[in-house]
Amino acid sequence: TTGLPHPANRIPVVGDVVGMSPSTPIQDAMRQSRELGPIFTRTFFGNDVVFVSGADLVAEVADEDRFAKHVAPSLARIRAIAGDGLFTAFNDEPNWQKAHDILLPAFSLQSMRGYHPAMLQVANRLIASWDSHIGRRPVEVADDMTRLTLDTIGLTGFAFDFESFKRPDPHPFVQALVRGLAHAQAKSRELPWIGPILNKGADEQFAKDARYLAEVVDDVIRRRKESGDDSTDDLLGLMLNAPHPTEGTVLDDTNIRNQVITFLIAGHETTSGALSFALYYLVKNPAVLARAQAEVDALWGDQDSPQPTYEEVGKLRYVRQVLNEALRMWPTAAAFSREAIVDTTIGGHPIKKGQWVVVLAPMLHRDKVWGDNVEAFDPSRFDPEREKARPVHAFKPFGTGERACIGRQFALHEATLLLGMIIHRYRLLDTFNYDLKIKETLTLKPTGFRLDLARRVERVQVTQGSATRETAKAAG
Ligand code: FDE
Repeated sequence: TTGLPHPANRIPVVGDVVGMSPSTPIQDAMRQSRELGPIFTRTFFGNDVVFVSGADLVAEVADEDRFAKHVAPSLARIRAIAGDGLFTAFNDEPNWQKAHDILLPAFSLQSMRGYHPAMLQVANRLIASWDSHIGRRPVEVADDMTRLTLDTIGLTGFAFDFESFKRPDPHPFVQALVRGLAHAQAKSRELPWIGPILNKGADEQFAKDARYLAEVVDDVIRRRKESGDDSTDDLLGLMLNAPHPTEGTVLDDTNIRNQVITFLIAGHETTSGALSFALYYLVKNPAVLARAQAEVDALWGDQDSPQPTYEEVGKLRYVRQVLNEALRMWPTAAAFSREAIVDTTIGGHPIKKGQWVVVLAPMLHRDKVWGDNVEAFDPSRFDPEREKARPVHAFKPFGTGERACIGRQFALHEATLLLGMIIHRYRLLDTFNYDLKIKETLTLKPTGFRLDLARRVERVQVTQGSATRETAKAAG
């Protein structure tokens, strides 16, 4: 890693801390990447980290013959909560392959069809809640998106109802989870020696939270077992009752607990952030919103409360492009790590077997392969022919290779469904002139994003397959 560009003003022993804030590691790295280029290194108390964001360089680290997923220290700390669950498992842990093989069918298209009714049920909860805000008070976008995604993964995955829309504050389980994740992350930036002493109280809280999470999940597992229900329709059913396709064994109870916690972690903040960013960009880009509304109006016209079918969600091509473009600007799981499995090079820089690098997706998504105007929100970048013209590894909001996101289709179906329903029903009123401010936890999300709502009264008129907007002002 010597010879790579690094920040100026390096402080002896401590390393690169000038201008960095513990609450914005990704945004700080983005700024450094803008200054230092597509590959650079940073050090903190002797620990060097290499960041990669050039499209050609990311294509190299995506080569599965030379690189594999790396469970970086920040991810490894989450093992205190999620153990050898899919997300945090080391490559050589047998439970990764085993659980991957058993759970893959749960994310097939056929399974999405099965989850659709529960996804729709939760979307209707959000709509009911938002209706009750009209003319009274604004909605807190990111909070409600998190309510939605949590209830959705809870219900579809484990038939567990968090009932988030009935609660003013997050479910205690979520509070413990969020606190636990924040603590694991803070640990990455803890000072050597003195840190553990200063943070003793927080460490104890973490241990308590981890125990509580395990208890709640073990209880869900026990009740499912006692119910005698041995179906394999949801994640929990598959985990308990589906034998491995070739080995014939099922997952052990500790691993099942780890997977449940993993899916709750992986399946809610990432998707809720993506939805929040998508709504933010729709509000700020009226022409994009109008085109997306034309798409939903073509399907549901003047229906008061359309209940989208599974097939209809698949038809919302442009809405899905909006989501993709939001994930380009702000991939909510913003960084993932890759380690060399052989002695190799990246862009000519030698990399030894075992060395690892962080892929900084938000800067990959601003590489020159995306054109000159990378800060413009433009879903037409995801028109099929334009997608084909781009290098395959230019877009990585779901990671890469065999350890890429297993929940991708799940998240996209859930998010497309909800986004379609929201823009069909509401005018989104940016009364507060929201300025994007991004909060970083394990994921990225807009913070303080409030909207006022009104019902849409005028729809886009559809004539012979071509949409014309009757009243532009109705788009809000
Ligand atoms: C995964 C994932 C990833 C990778 C990471 C690394 O490499 O380290 C990423 C990047 C992601 N993921 C992203 C995302 C975004 C969104 C929106 C999501 N994601 C969603 C979801 C949902 C669900 C349920 C999920 N998700 C899940 C998951 C899992 C389990 C995993 C692990 C896999 C393996 O096997 O490894 C992931 N995800 Fe995601």
